[in-house]
Amino acid sequence: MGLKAFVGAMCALTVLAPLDAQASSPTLTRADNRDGQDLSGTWHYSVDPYRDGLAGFHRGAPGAGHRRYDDVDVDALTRAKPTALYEYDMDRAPTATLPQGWIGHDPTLRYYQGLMWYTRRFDTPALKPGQRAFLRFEAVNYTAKVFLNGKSVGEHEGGFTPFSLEVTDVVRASNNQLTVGVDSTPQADGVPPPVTDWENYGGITRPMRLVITPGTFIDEAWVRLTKDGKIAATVTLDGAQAANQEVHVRVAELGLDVTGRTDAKGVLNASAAAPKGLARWSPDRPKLYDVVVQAGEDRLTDRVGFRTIETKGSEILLNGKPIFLRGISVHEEEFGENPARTITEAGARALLAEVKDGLHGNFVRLAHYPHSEVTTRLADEMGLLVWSEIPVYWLVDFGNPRTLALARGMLADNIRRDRNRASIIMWSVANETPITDARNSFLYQLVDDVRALDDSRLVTAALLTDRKTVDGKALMGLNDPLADKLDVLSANTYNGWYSDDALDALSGIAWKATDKPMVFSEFGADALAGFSDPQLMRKFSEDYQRKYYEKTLAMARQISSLRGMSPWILKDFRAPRRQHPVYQQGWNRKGLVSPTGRRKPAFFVLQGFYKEKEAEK
Ligand code: GCB
Repeated sequence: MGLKAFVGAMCALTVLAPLDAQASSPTLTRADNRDGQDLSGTWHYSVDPYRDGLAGFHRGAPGAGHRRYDDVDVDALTRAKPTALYEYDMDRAPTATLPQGWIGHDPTLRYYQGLMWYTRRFDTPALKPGQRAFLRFEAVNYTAKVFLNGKSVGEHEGGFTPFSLEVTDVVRASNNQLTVGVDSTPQADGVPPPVTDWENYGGITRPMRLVITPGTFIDEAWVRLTKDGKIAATVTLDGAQAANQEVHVRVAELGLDVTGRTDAKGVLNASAAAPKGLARWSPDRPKLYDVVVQAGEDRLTDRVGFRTIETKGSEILLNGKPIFLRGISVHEEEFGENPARTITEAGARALLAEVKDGLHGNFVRLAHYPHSEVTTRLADEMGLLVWSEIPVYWLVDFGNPRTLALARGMLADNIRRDRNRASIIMWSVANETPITDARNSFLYQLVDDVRALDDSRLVTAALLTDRKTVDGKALMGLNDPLADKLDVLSANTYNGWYSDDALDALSGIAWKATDKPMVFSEFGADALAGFSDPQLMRKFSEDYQRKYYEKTLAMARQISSLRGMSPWILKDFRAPRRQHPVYQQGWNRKGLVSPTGRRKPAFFVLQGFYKEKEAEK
């Protein structure tokens, strides 16, 4: 069932449904390591602003002349029947290389928010008896309707999480016709909401794959180091033989075999003492182990790091030792003048290398939605701690049960996708959401969901700050009831940018001490790369941004419970609400580097601070 239909069903059931049922099913984690074939590459596309492919002009069923997903060869049909009328021909429509946001196909599509059809054809070896086939999409922004060989095989809503649709009975050995209707229209009850501060890149933005599995397969294998020193495995099987099945989780390098039998639901929970020689994963030594999971005919591999993350008072402890998070926020947008949200491995590596090697960072906030799977795998490999979040941003429709079900589904899908990534230390449930009763109960539910799905990581949310004047001086603090439920208190703060505080006054701003670790999840100032204005020190100049960083860091140094930061942001990013014709031109310029990677002076201020912090260890 597609998530949309599923969410509809869930709304009626919200109270009684088991938590795990919120996630799309199956998960098919590490699909890149599974049998099957990559469906990235050349696809045809056809724009459909009036959605004629979905409904006739009097709103009935769509006519044959507009149904892009029909399993037909339009040219052959019209040759055979010259009076036939078709107003599309997918096999002859323009082509694009996917994955890619559609802005990359044609610049006139930049502000197109609507329905786009994509088609490709492919051959695949015939399924062997008992085998199953799934189409797995890593992300389609925002909704997807998927058709294989003319049949609807499912739908999905949500632009940043994967989904898999079973096509065992529909796929054929040759000339499969796969069509996806992608609609990027922001929705008032959607997640994220219609107003954000980033480009809404419509399209099939991440890889897609035909995955072939045995009849019963390993859907997810979550392997981790527990706080009490065990290697624990939770393995979920899918299929007729899922129950009472023997499962092995082997780490050959450690001589480890965690084994047991699945329960009636096809789930194994087992653990073993962590071997003495276990090297713990950390940014300094991002050691990964090859893990092989075996169950019946299926075998799944992953590379997994083992570490613990906890808080104690106002400390964050990585592997039992206090750590300061030397971070930066990053959007999923590649370097270049014309990004199209095409995150290749090289593209992700370039962004993360600028954090790790350029800034001397150890932490990255992957804002404001789950980033590509390749990015979190690279963070594991390169040694960067990660903050992962879902797009519950600004003003989603907090009172709406459909919106809550959608957010819960995204959260569960994101966690199940990435529970094996040692780099991820925090799940964030929201960004800058105004405090209301409806918002509070919405977010309390999400925090509870995280705790039920993953007890091995921390929970946070980027909160709005509260500013008071005490004895004539500014006093900042967090005054949000959600704080009680979180492990790490994260503050987005923009004194000196969105306030008219003089930069020289920033170090005089005090912060209320917290008894939990606090991080600055955001602070920042726009600067157009190359614009220098040392006399006037106007906003948008590199000089202003540099001084803003110097003074904000001076303020930060005085906060006794501050345990890290992820300033806003590594790179300038496309943002349609930023239209100053001289300085912005459709870009949010708070990057420490320009769109093409040119470092601004403020970059070196933060780098200097992080080198100092690194030396303090
Ligand atoms: C914020 C938001 C972020 C914006 C940023 C800005 O507080 O969380 O998404 O892009 O401020 O530049 O205003």
